[in-house]
Amino acid sequence: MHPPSRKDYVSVTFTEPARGTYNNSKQLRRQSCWRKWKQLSRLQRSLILFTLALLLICGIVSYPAVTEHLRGLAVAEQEKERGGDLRPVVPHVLPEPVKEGRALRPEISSQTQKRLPYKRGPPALQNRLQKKENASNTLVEGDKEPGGKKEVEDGGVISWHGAVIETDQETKDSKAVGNKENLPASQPEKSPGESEYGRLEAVQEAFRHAWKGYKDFAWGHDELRPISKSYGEWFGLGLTLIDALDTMWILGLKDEFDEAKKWVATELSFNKNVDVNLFESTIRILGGLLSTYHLTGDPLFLDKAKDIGSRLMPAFNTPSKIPYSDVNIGKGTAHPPRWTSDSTVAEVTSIQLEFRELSRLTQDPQYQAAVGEVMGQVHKLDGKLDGLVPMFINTNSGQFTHQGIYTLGARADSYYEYLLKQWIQGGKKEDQFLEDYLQAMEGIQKNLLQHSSPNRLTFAGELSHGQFSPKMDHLVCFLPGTLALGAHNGLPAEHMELAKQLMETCYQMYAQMETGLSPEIVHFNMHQGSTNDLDVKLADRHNLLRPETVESLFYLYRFTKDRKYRDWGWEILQNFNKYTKVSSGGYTSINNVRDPEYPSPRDKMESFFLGETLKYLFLLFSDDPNLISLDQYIFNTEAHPLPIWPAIE
Ligand code: DMJ
Repeated sequence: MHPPSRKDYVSVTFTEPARGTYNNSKQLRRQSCWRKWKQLSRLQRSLILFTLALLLICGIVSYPAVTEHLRGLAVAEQEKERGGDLRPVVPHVLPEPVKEGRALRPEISSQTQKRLPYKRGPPALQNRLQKKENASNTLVEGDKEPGGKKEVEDGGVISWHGAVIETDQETKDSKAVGNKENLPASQPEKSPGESEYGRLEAVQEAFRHAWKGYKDFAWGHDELRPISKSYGEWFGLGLTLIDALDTMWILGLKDEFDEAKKWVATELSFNKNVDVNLFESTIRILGGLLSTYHLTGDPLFLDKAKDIGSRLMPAFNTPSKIPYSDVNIGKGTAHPPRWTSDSTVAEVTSIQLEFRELSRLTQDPQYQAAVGEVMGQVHKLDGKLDGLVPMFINTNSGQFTHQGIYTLGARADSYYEYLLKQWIQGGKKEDQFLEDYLQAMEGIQKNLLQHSSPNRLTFAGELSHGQFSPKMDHLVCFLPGTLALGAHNGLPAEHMELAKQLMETCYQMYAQMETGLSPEIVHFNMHQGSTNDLDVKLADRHNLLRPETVESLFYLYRFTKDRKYRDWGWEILQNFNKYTKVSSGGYTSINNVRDPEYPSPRDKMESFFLGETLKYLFLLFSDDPNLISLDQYIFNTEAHPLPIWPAIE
């Protein structure tokens, strides 16, 4: 049979339109549209053309906002891909953390613990601050800034999409730097930041403002969406509320704490058919409940911790005992992500502090055994480079996968942090953790540390199959604090020197940006003749209100007492207030730290802003070295303090 001629084809199609191809029916439609258009009067045609032109102009005018929004979504997707967050006293008034015979001893049953006395309110200093504030009546929520700075929309403040910009704060000169003298330096203190109380009050005020947004628009939900005055759900477990519990206690916000506690007692249920991420729910929920239990002594929080802890255990039922990433806490089933049977190395090695503590408190060894097994296996694995670990581990084989990439950022970061912290938590007796930590710190110095040009900032880059990349995540800024903590615990003094150098770098990641806020990722320049030490790619310009830099500032200040670290933290807080504070309540992550005119809000307040960022800022500004003493507590990677185990155990 010969192929049909073009004529045959057309005639068949037009005579039998019902069986016509897609192309032919399109042609028919076009013809009929044209016929209808020709039937219109001249006036009708002009009106239609005018409307179309108007729509086109509107589209062009709103183009930047739309693209910003779309870019924000794209960046959020990348963030998920990277394993980022997908998705902020006094010693004698805190309950003593590690005394025998109190709630902290593992040998005490929960029955006995219920009978033990516990503190019924947050620390006294904080209550005094709160009273002073109420009495002076100068700090009106959402109306004035701490220290009497007015926050109004008619003059001193410009508002963009609901966020508040204060015009009376200094603007950073973040132009290109040619030599070290030109690097942004710590600014002289200014009122209200000239006193410890002024800064502590400013943190309390920031917390209250964030909490107002959460309370008004997201109460009991996971995360506040402050711009749209709504909420986002991740696990559906009141994540922000639980993450913020111990912060409220430490900041002395008694009313807020009591209200949140009531929600935990009456509304929080883990008997839900939801998939949760093992790591995120361990560090935020289990960690938050355990630390709140320790600070308050209230058995409510221990009961809840036991409940969530036991519901997470199915994650460890894998062929290799390396846990799956996700658990359904209602059904008791666990699974890896849909696309792989791998887990993330940082995730499976950064749940140990919490489960070990749960075992100690419950006297049930299963939790500690499960997470100890993971550490034992990772300790023995091939595929490390001078103690540095790859980013993925397979739940079937128990082996590292995607080998050859080494980073201190996403997917590996807290592995290093938890090596040191487990060693400290357990009373410095578990040598394997110390050995792995020391080897890794040497591996970092040998393979990942470099200096930028022109100012020789020390930074930790990444290695991919032998190729060095001068890329550093903001997440890496946990490292100065961890190194300093190690040095404080007797590890080499050079670790403290390195901590100071890296701290300077992390500060410059803020100070060199036009908003004074760090981007998510920076790339350092290493070639001679560079004018800037660091560059930021378009896709990396967002800031998620992350804590790592202020966390390290807290450690550095505690151990050195150098006031510049406090001043740097104060600058950062002011810039959070300037560019991320939303007038109706809450703080928002932003898309563009390089554009002070339009930082482009992302409409999300991560739970760690309350759980970590504001807590570390408060501790940084507090003059009391025993407010969560670093010789009595170890902070988990979500800033929840857990006790260092007493020597007698
Ligand atoms: C937090 O959940 C924890 O600090 C974690 O270790 C890293 N990511 C966020 C904060 O950036």
